[in-house]
Amino acid sequence: MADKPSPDVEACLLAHLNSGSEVPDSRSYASSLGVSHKELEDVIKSLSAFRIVESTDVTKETWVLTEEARGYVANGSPEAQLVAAIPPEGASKDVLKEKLGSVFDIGMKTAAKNKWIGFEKGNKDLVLRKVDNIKDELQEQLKRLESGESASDKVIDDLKRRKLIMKEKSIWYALKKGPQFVAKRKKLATDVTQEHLRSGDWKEIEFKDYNFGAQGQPIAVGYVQPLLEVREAIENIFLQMGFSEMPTNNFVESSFWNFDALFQPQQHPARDSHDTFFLEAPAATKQLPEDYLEKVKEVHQSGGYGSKGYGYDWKREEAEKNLLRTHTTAVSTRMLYKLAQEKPFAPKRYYSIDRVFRNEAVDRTHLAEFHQIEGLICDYGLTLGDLIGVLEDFFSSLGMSKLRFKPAYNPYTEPSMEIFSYHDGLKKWVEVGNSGMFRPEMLLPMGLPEGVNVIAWGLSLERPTMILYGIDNIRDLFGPKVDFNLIKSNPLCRLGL
Ligand code: FB9
Repeated sequence: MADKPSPDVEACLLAHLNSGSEVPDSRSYASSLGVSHKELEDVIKSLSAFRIVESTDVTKETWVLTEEARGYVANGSPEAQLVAAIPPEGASKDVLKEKLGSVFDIGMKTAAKNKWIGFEKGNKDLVLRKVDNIKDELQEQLKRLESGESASDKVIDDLKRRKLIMKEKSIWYALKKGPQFVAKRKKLATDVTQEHLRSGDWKEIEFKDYNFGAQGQPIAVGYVQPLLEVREAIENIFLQMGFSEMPTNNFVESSFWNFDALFQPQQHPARDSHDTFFLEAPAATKQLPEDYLEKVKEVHQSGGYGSKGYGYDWKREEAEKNLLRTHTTAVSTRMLYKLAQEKPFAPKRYYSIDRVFRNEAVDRTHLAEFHQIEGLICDYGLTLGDLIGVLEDFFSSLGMSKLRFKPAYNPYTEPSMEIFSYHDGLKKWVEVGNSGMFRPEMLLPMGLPEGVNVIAWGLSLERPTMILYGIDNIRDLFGPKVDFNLIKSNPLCRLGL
């Protein structure tokens, strides 16, 4: 029998209301029309939006049976199923467990509690029936609830505790004429079509108002990862300050450029595998600049250029060890050495922003890798004052105007300073980086002219990005757990504004 066409719910409802009667319960009205409550709900929503109909929400919380409880209504309570499964001569627990499956345990417990079953002296395995017929109180309680009857609080609590019932909120509507009620809603035209023009009925038909408040279709566009957004902003600061980018496209570096060329002694703690990822294959680098290497060896072993060096036995094989660079300062070393080979010397401003790797304990703000931002200026007669001046410029462009400097130590810079900025939002001084003047033991073996100094500083990309985006766990910023909505909903970071 072809299912009968679903009635024009709107027309029926408007006619019904127009006849003066109201709709106290949208559920029964929907079933009277033979349509789903959902279908009626959509019509109600649309008519209420135009205040043609006034709908009042009616909510009711009812107890509904869980999956498990519906099983007991169908097959009896566990205790009832157990007793029904025990033959007059009794049955062993295994047999009963086999028969009853998951309800066995609870069945045993409750039937025993109800003294419906017992055991023979000395044979704890044979389960005996103690009653002929039983009243399955639980099944009846569940049936009564299922049919909407009420139950005592004790019963409700007991069933709740046994996770056999749960609260369900159902909502329906009481309907009556709205202030804009009409018996038949005029279909408002939404467009002047050829048909309207040809038939000329555009003169009298009513057009739907434009809804200038309507949200546009969300356009599916790509979003810039916050780290890359801040990277670009910081890159623009460097470019505006006349810096050019250093090539950082080599995560794998030799200990020579990462440590030795920086006058970092071979037994320095940062050079053991607790802090640094060394490579198994290729374990050692083949190409190091021989003559320069000799000078590095010399300055480590016995100094020179006014330095007494470290006075230890410098090993080439140690310097040849390959690793994942621990800082982009390794790239600065390569660039300064290259610069030193270019005669005559020309001052330079370089920056780098790229990944560095440290075998560190991972926590809320630290991963085994982060993006280091580094800036350096190489020129005659540069002083610590110049460094402080450049840091003021750089960080003020990042919106950090109040800076303080704390003496620090790096193997490759003397003097060195930790940089602190007062962060208005966090109402505290935040460590925003490290800096210093590269040691002559690093610069002169490269062949840089006497009197040429190099001021440099570094910070991370993750920290400013986390603070600017209000992200407190680095896993929310980097890696598989990044929440796209955070990226989509986050405004463009306005650095320094
Ligand atoms: O980024 C860091 N802090 C920071 C930076 C900006 C910022 O902006 C906010 C919007 C307001 C907030 C915070 N730091 C450096 C300081 C700390 O986070 C520090 O605990 C962690 N540091 C990393 C290294 O951790 C082992 C940040 C990383 C760092 C530290 C030093 C250098 C580079 C990165 C360097 C250097 C250097 C020194 C001399 C010469 C050349 C390079």
